[in-house]
Amino acid sequence: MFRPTTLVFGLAFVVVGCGGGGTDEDDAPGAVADRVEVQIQAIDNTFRPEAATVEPGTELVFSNGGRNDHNVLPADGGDEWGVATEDFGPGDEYRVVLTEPGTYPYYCSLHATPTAGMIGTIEVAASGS
Ligand SMILES: [Cu+2]
Repeated sequence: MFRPTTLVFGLAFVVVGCGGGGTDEDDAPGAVADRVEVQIQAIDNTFRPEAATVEPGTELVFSNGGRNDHNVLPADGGDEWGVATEDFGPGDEYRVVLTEPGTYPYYCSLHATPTAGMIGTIEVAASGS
């Protein structure tokens, strides 16, 4: 005797995967970064890179790779961030996390005016995606 007592449900999952074609942009300078460190070097007498665009919350690492003292001061005269000369001699490092989107111009008061000379700009912007 043959009694089919088992119902078999056929389930067919069709998964359409489309993951090909990655576009690598490893060589993009300017460092758009998400929760990573972005290095800015103070070399006698420029900041490198002079302009950096970062995600909010990125840790910025200023390092004095030159042979002279430098400092990092907000060009708008504020004191919410930045590092004074005595804490930023050769080999010193200064870390800051900027969370508010905006434009943060800065300069070294030893080698620049707020708008010319040893200056730089940080753009804090959330990527729209
Ligand atoms: Cu300087």
